[in-house]
Amino acid sequence: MLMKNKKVLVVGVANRASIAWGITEALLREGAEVILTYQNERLKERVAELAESVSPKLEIIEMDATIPATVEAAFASIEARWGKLDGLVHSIAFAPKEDLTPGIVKTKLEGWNTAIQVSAYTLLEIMRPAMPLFEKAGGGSVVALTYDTTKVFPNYNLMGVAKATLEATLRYAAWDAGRKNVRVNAVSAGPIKTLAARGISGFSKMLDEGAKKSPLGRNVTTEEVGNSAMFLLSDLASGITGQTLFVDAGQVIVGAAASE
Ligand code: NAD
Ligand code: 0WE
Repeated sequence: MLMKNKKVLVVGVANRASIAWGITEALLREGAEVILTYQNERLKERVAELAESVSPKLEIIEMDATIPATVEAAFASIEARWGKLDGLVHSIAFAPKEDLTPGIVKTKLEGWNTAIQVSAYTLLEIMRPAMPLFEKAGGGSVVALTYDTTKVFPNYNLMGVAKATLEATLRYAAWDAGRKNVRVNAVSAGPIKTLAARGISGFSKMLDEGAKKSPLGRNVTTEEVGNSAMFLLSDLASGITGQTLFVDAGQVIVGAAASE
């Protein structure tokens, strides 16, 4: 029961395959209370179904992190329900397809702004109203999801830049919030076939090659990413802030494609 008496807001569940759902399951297993937000009406039914599949069922709140009124309303209802907050999960990213696929040199400012806003700035947008609630809890822990920013991945393009921005942002946020006993970290997950990975050409091939290359000889699961995120949210990680923890079956340490 590592998360007993802890209240955690999880942002970014779209469906059962979502990394945020893997995190939610780990949190619930360890005794946390969880509220989920979903982006918009389009996702409401699927998220409601998931929220009702666990007992006691979870509260769900609509929140588009780029629409300030919805962020404000979401935190108002969290304050009313809990009056404090111990943990916050940021598991959202987006870059417009037309700016993602042609390559970084062709990226237009509007697409750049959207990708950086949704994938990095929203961490600050949701941390800001969380801070007074963390203070009521005597501290807090924030976890964001990232993807290996130490290398270039063909086709990841603008999203790679957005993730590098996210990681730098979380380090400065860790500095900013540290004296209030608020920790900010990221989990750098290996590739997983989620909604966000669907429709990316060559993703299955990438999964297969990554599995072969990684020390563990396989890909990671949302359960594994969920367990590591839960650890960072728990008091076991009380000395860790500003870090990016790789949960990638070891892929990042390998230079060349490993021989069979
Ligand atoms: P997913 O599609 O299940 O989750 C992405 C979520 O982002 C969705 O729930 C979507 O509604 C939400 N979102 C997008 N724009 C939003 C907005 N404006 N406001 C609120 N929510 C918004 O896919 P996932 O793979 O679980 O992605 C979660 C996180 O994990 C992302 O940050 C992604 O970059 C990261 N990640 C994914 C992988 C992978 O291979 N799947 C690997 C490493 C990191
Ligand atoms: O962060 C991601 C993907 C996030 C994502 C996905 C899409 C597809 C649909 C952001 N924006 C969009 N925009 C869309 O229009 N991942 C870590 C998964 C991912 O995406 C890749 C990867 C990996 C891994 C794209 C190319 C190469 C590798």
